[in-house]
Amino acid sequence: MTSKSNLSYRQRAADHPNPLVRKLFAIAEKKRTNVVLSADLTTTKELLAIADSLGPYIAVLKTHIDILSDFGSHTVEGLVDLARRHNFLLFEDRKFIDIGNTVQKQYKGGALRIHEWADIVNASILAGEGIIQALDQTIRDGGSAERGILILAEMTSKGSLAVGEYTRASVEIARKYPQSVMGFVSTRELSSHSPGAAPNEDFVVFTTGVNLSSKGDALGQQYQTPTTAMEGGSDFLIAGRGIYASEDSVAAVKQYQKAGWEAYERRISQNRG
Ligand code: S5P
Repeated sequence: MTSKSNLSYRQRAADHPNPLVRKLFAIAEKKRTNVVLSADLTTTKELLAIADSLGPYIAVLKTHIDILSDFGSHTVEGLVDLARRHNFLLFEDRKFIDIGNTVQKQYKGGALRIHEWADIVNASILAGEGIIQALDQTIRDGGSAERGILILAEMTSKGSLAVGEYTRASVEIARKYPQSVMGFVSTRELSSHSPGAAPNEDFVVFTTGVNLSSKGDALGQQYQTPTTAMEGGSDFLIAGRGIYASEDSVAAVKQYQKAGWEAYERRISQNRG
């Protein structure tokens, strides 16, 4: 078993070579939360309002910046300011999926200028290793900004083709880019199931499709609970509608925070013995 998931965030931070991962673990410990809010709102005003009210309870804010009807520099300024004020990271769920040359332009430039403000982005390896090579190059040329990639190794939607060999290839590619690939978006911990792990390998697992009260939606989404996700080796729980669509979103985020943190504490206490 090479997975470090039974260690505390603090222990993992102490040994981790990637500064952005160390920062993420430090935020989780300080705020006692492993919740990633998937803030799929469609106006800047709504996005910033939810980021402000729920910011104290989350480790990361995940955006789909291209669903905003009024994206502009005020969106970016607002997000960066709130991330600093409430101490959370910004994760743009862009799911890059193209040839390396195109992806570099999408990441660095365009209307959205994602590299400028998003600490974390994700990418699919459908097009092969070049996409990760391209993002890695942009990150390494990008100066002092700490930036990270999550490889989308599995998906939660019904009938997803990101399984088996595809998922294994995601892990293999991740292993080649330790400076910029932080881990995976996946339903469970992957590296201990993939032969060839280095002894110190420590990928961070972000798990989406997390909901306390629903099993899925009408369009193929499939949910698990914070507890089952943490038991499966997840490190950070991505929840969207379960939180922001709830009548009292502050009460909801606190519920997810508590469930996620208690499941994390149970996991690390098993390790102590
Ligand atoms: O496999 C996946 C990967 C992602 S990033 N399944 C997902 O649902 N997502 C994203 O997580 C999706 O794009 C959405 O932003 C969020 C789930 O939202 P929820 O409202 O269903 O919790």
